[in-house]
Amino acid sequence: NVARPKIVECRRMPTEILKRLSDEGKIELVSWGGKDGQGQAPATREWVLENIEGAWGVIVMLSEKVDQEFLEAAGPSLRVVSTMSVGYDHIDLDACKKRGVKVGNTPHVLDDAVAELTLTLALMATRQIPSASRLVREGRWAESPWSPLSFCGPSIKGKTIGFLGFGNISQSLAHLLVPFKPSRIIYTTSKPKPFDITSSDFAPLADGSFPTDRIVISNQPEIGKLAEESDVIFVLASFNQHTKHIVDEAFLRRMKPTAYLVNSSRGPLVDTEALAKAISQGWIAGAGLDVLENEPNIPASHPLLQADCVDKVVILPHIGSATNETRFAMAELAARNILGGVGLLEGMVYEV
Ligand code: 8YV
Repeated sequence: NVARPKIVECRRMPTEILKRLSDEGKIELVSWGGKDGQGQAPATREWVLENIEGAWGVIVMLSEKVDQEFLEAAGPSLRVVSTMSVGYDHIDLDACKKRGVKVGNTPHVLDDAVAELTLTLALMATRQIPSASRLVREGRWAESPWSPLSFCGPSIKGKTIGFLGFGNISQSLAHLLVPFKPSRIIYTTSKPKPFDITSSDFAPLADGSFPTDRIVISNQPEIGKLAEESDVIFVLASFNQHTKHIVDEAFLRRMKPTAYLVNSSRGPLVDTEALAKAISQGWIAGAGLDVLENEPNIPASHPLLQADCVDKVVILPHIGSATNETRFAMAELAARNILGGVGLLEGMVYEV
């Protein structure tokens, strides 16, 4: 009677493989059900700590902090923690390493979805979409009839686009931006990689040409300069002790008053208080944010939701990777990582 590996999922995963292995008696699957029994709301901390004892593997999301207390509650049986996310700032990697616990994540499958959403945020912010759309939804169109400059914002065409971080998601976004014809793409990166703008995975313009002759792409290691020169800045870096508040008051003061900031990586990369000041005082034109410090606890009293900011920001509830295809692919990868980590498949697909 061989022990069945106990696997805990802190959210019901939209994938068949774990359920099938459980039905076949190959694993003991413990799933968070929640109040509604659907297991879609975040697992409570109490439930997690009570249920992970003796687990070989635990599947977590961003909302589950994997810290000393978590690892102790799981005990020595724990071999792998698999997160359904590319980011792993909610996991204490050193503590996992010390206990010999492997950590898996879900990179690559979400690059294009996050890039699409990030571009959408930039367009929504620069073209004033939320306030323009609200006018119509509230039946107030006649109060603000067409005028030459109403709801105007900058084009991407001809502008300098800055990237804080130039990993896989940024590069996917850079490809999406090329047909919008920016004049320059500048970026900072801690791990320089060659970026081939003529690679076959991005589409040529209607006339069949690639616009590489018009777009200068260069590494700009001085982030203050990137702040000064960019018209739209994309924050797409992982969160760690070096990147906390990388966009601070000094950075925002160096930005152009016509420029926009877009963050779809992690909230704490941007100093929220400084951003609210920058927007309300006109140091910058606006922002698009898929993430915020202290999310999801964002009350209506949040500084960015006040009258002096709210029409200049677009805030979304962390939905960058939320396409059907991407979330299924992430769930599948998270499941494969856990099964690889406990030895039921040959190795993990992605190990941090
Ligand atoms: C996820 C993300 O939706 O992958 C990440 O790091 O932030 C998002 O894609 C979220 O983390 C779910 O856990």
